[in-house]
Parts: sequence; structure tokens; C-alpha cells
Amino acid sequence: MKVCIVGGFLGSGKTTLLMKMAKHVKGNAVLIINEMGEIGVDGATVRNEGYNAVELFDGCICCTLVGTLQNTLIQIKKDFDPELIIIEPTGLALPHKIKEMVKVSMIEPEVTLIVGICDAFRFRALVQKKEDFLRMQLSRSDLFLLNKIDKADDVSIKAASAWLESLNPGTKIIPISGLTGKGLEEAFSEIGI
Ligand SMILES: Nc1nc2c(ncn2[C@@H]2O[C@H](COP(=O)(O)OP(=O)(O)OP(=O)(O)O)[C@@H](O)[C@H]2O)c(=O)[nH]1
Ligand SMILES: [Mg+2]
Repeated sequence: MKVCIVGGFLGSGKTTLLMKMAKHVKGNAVLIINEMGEIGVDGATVRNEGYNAVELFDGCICCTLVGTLQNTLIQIKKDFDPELIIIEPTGLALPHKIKEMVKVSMIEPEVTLIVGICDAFRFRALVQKKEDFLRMQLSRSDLFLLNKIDKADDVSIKAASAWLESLNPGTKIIPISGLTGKGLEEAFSEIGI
């Protein structure tokens, strides 16, 4: 079993991508979605598409809901034993904290990886306001996906790509569009699904 943590800022395209991932593994995935508000918008969207999804509310799985996440992982393994568990933390979570927790959990996945999504379309605006946070959130990613290339201009894509390279030199950066599917084949092959 593989655990994939899809990290990235609010609105960067996490839910859109994880549905494509679930489709790619032909439904043999369970999604864990941590939502900020009380209304489970993402969870409902995902379930409407026919995928297995567990939603966790009222806290953040990288801090206050650590115990809940551990229990959820154990339950999913017991009930479904899926090929892939995909975790969508909130856009304000730190994915590396979740990775550490998954690694010491009882489910013992063969691989746990962080896929860091960067929104190429909103890159300049976001990095101006939130650079320190974004750096903290993305710097320990195992793979970068530079998303929304269908909408972003070349200057933005180049700037975002250079910024990601400086965060974690040598880490692969794959330009994608979660919406149109561009680049996803390469991304999935890199993730190993
Ligand atoms: N143009 C374009 N829009 C995208 C792409 N991926 C996602 N979006 C849009 O961006 C918005 C946010 O996408 P989500 O997948 O909900 O992003 P998220 O990271 O899950 O958002 P939160 O869970 O609210 O943090 C939606 O309107 C998507 O349709 C993409 O590749 N291209
Ligand atoms: Mg989402």
C-alpha cells in the first residue's frame, strides 16, 4: 500500500488532482480529506464521483487531529486494504508533519510521499503575500506539480518553476493541468501509480 499526501495552498487544485489519481488507479484508492469548515464540500464532490472518501473536520490533521488520522488509517486498511490512500490536508497544513505521522503509524505503507502542488496561475500574487508559509509548506515535497498550466502565462510558469527549484534543488518539477489532464501521465508514473 502506498500513501500519497497531496499538499498545497488553498485552491491550488488538490481535490481536482486527487480525483484524477483515484480514477487512474481505477477506484482502488481511498481518499482522506481534511476540511476546514463544517460543510464537507470536497468530500461531497468526491463521493458524487463514486470514490471512497473519509472526511475529517474540526481541526487539522497535522496537529489537533493526529490521533483521529491514525485511527482512520487503521480503519481504512482493515475495511478496504486499498492500493492507494490519498490524503488531502487543508491548504494551511504542513504535509511533512503528516508524513512523519504516517511513517510511525501502524499501517506501515511501503511508500509515503508528499506531492506538493504549486498554483502557477496565482503564483506571483501568492508568493508576494505568503512566501514564508509556502516555503515551509512545500519545501519537503518529494515531487512538485506545477498546476494550472492551461491558464498561467509563460512568465508565471517560469518564475514558479525557478522558485520551486530553489526550494528543494533536484526535486522533480512536472508542469500539469489537473483540469485538462496535461502532464498527468508523467506525474502518475513518477508517483508510481
Ligand atoms: N484552469 C485550471 N483550474 C484548475 C486546475 N486545477 C484546479 N482548478 C480550479 O481551481 C479551483 C480550486 O480547485 P480545487 O481542486 O478545489 O483546489 P483545492 O486545492 O482542493 O482547494 P481547497 O481544498 O479549497 O484548498 C477550482 O475552481 C478548480 O476547477 C487546473 O489545472 N487548471
Ligand atoms: Mg480541496
